[in-house]
Amino acid sequence: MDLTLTIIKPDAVAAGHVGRILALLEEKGFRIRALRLMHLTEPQAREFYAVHRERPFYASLVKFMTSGPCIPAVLQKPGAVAALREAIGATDPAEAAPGTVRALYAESKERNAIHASDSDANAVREAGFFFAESDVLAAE
Ligand code: 3AN
Repeated sequence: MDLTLTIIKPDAVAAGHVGRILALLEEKGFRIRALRLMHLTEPQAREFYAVHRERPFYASLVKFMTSGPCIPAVLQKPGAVAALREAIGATDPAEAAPGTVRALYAESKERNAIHASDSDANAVREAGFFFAESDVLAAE
């Protein structure tokens, strides 16, 4: 599959890093197929991260993700899921490879600038969370 879902998180939006992050991803060959600016509600954040419900950082993560606007987007590139995981770097910015989004812009394991789907199945689920099928434009 050549689509994946990203979210530029509230820390990166508040810090004014949106343009630089999108530019970096475009330079790596990702094409934007859908994009929106939104402020997640608490129920939306809880549902999106439901898989982490039992983790000790869940409440804090929900609070962070609802702290300000974020930018979900559907990105396209061959092998999009793996390619985007590589481009964003490790969850902990201290371990993220040089040049990755998180090495450049993440503040901490929680405030780590960007989300990327971790499988094709989750990319489909997560894209559907933010976008209708008609919002995702086909490649020119
Ligand atoms: P990734 O975003 O790299 O796929 P996940 O899925 O393990 O990482 O975690 C989802 C989100 O939960 C992370 N992006 C981060 O914001 C937060 N998170 C993960 N691990 C921690 C942690 N140990 N402490 C605080 N927040 C965390």
